[in-house]
Amino acid sequence: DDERMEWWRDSKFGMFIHWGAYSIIGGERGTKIAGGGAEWAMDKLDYTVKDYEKFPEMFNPVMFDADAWVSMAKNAGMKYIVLTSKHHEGFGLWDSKVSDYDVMDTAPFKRDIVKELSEACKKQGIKFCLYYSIVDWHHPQAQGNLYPNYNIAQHDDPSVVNPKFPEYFKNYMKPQVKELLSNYGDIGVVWFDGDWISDYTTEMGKELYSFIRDIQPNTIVNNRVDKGRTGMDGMNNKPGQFAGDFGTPEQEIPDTGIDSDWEACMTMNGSWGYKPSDNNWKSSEDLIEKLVDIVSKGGNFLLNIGPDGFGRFPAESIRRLNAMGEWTKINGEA
Ligand code: FUL
Repeated sequence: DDERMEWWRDSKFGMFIHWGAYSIIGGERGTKIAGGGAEWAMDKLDYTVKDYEKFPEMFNPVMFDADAWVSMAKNAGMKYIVLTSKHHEGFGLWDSKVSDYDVMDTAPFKRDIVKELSEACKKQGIKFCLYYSIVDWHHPQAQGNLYPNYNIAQHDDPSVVNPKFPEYFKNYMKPQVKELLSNYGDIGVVWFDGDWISDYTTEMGKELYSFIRDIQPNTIVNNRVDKGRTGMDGMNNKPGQFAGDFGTPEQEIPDTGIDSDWEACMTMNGSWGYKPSDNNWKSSEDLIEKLVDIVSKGGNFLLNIGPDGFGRFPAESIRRLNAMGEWTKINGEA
């Protein structure tokens, strides 16, 4: 197992990319602004499933340039990229045969983003990794019984379990994960999220984990494949509990003395998805300090970018990537 984890442990610094139809919305609906992460726009701005579908239907990021994205990560000193293949909204950024709710069938863009980015990563020597959300606000079998007026608060109520969720797991989620692991070369990490919903079980997580290892034995899987985290801190796995290969503290840096592998994921402002109203940017100095702190404690740093609906990295993010690149070049690899 040490051998399987080696590249990841050596990498230290990676780029998270939150990109989807929510990147068009930017967290705004009329005068309303979504609190927190703008990738939650569907939920926070009260879109019904039908209303929301218009965003994937207009998803056309003509300025998307996979090679440029990968170069920016590489120049910052990052060694791997984790792209949201499908976030909670349910819209897939690859050519899925399992679903029409993807970039090829629903969107005018009709370019396989996962393919383009995976090829650019391979060309430039960056490990390509994928985020995949267990939560799916679009799929009728993955939602609470309030479909099509899905509401997360009620869905979090354990009494609201979708009896069809196991069908979504078997006939949709697993086949989609299989596509991602079969058609795009080596996948460094599968980064699951959305494990908190009551429909999802540890048994499913175990099944998924071995399913992935059967397809690509070397792929690393994060702890959210199980219900492995308590709240958002990601490190409170009970001893002996099955929880994938590494912990995922979110927006925080844990103390020293953690035996298991971990990766702190963070945003540069307060949102994962593109959110122009959020100007609460961390300074480059702050981000560099965080990188040093994390690496000195034995963790990896997964730093997020939220490209806009055209496919551009925000200028503020590019500036910070450049500053971090200058620093890593002078001070050696992270
Ligand atoms: C969370 C998600 O709900 C956020 O939108 C984001 O993807 C973060 C990394 O994980 O659980």
